[in-house]
Amino acid sequence: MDIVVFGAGSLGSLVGGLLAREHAVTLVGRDPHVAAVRESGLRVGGQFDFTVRPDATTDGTGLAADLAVVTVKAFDTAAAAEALATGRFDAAISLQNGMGSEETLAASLDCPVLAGTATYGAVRREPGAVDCTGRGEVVLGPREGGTSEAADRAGRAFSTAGVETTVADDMPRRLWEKLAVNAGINATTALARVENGALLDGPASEVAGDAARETARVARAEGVELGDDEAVEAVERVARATAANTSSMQQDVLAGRRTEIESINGHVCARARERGKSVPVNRTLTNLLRARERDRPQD
Ligand code: KPL
Repeated sequence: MDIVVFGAGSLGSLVGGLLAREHAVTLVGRDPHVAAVRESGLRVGGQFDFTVRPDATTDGTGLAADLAVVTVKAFDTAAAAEALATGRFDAAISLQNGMGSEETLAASLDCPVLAGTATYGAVRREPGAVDCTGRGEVVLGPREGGTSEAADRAGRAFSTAGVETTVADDMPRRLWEKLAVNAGINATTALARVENGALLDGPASEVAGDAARETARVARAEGVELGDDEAVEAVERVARATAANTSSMQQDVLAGRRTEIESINGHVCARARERGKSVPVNRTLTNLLRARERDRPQD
């Protein structure tokens, strides 16, 4: 299969590297990473040890493939959609943190847009190299729920490349569960400066559990059946599977980059406000990250 992976950050590079073992992959990203991949290939380390040679480009316009896998940060989705709309794809899938990116892509693209979640831990340590710090899984399916041929095809493409994959018919619920996981893990680890495994016990685990419980409450107000215990168990499961991982938000804070706080805890707060629910832990986490970002140099 021809696959474009749009976004060559930590997760995009890992997913692109895994898919490139079986498929013809084009990785869309930025220099110096793209230049290094072109020069010496993409090294995938940590829990894997192999090098692949995907095509790599900094120009995401005019591409054509069977599948576009979108892995950019949530706030870069509109720009990605605009670039992808100049190309041709049979299907696209969002493998991004936060919620709402599928709708942004679907508004621009002339192909089925699938929803997906990924709980692999990944860190891009240097240009041309990415480490897998935790083997999670990819779950994908039609974004409204149900089944589709496009989802089955994408699922087979991921599975044959050795990516642990489930094709699901309940993506709306899965997206809320993943939001609860990210709402619990990302901001908490970024502020406490701890790895994901530190959320399995101790003071930070209480904050993560409360943020996840609040997210489940908002999900239920939106008609999605996600129990408090299920949300907390999902946080624990992912924290265990990615115990050695530095969450993507902590990586962003450490590198002085913009974070995805608005599309994770900020999104929970916005939806809670609409439903008249109070989510004090998510609000505190959001405000603390916003306070940090106010002093960050602009991109
Ligand atoms: O999605 C993640 C992230 O860091 O953004 C998890 C799964 C929590 C892995 O760290």
